[in-house]
Amino acid sequence: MGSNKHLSTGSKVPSLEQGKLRLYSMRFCPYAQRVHLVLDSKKIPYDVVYVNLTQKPEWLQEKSPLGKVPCIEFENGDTLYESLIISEYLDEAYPESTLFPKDPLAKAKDKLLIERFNEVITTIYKIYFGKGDDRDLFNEVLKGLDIFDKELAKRGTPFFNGSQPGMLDLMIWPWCERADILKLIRGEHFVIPKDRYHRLLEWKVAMKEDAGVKRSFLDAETHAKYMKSRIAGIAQYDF
Ligand SMILES: N[C@@H](CCC(=O)N[C@@H](CS)C(=O)NCC(=O)O)C(=O)O
Repeated sequence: MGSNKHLSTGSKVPSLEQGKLRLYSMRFCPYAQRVHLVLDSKKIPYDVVYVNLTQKPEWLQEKSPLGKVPCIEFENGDTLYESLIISEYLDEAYPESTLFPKDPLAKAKDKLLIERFNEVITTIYKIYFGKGDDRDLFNEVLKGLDIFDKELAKRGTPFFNGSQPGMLDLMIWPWCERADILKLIRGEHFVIPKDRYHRLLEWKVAMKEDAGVKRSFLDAETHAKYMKSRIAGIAQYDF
């Protein structure tokens, strides 16, 4: 794995390692974490180049046309971007252990739930950057999470994917790992009530124990430290 420092404007891009995929990432980016989770769960060899997204390296745009992470690069220099597209590609290109269900209907239903989780993500960001009371927004987040708690109860398994995390588990995990940031940056009104989300909380404990998940795990305090710096307009990538 490359250096943990986030490369910025004026940096040179490190040369590609033979036989490995390259992931362009940012340590606190939940979308990039999705791809770390897929690579780590499927044990695909990769190296990481961390990117400063405030002072972007000139070469980022060539690799990732929207100037965003995550982006993966192949040995021949070809690249792919967008977390969900990369994740599905990796699942198909490395089929030894698949993360999506094999049954097309079950797969489509999991994709619908990943799509529905976007509403939760959008609302969480509104709260991070909000200044007012925002309890209505928080209630929207809680209603969104109800769907996932009920779904786990319906499936009756520790993970959405059964006895091991699958694509749906991994695609929603980065925001669940960060759930306590809300309380840390916005106060006690933003605590997720434990009694309302028995299944999801059990799921969270089980996810944290998973070897693939552990590799990219950061605690809530570290996430909150980054998010506070971003909200203050001086995002700190290296601490
Ligand atoms: N839809 C994209 C979102 C990726 C994204 O927003 N990444 C952020 C970092 S968390 C980024 O690169 N921001 C830089 C920018 O927007 O200029 C995905 O799923 O990969």
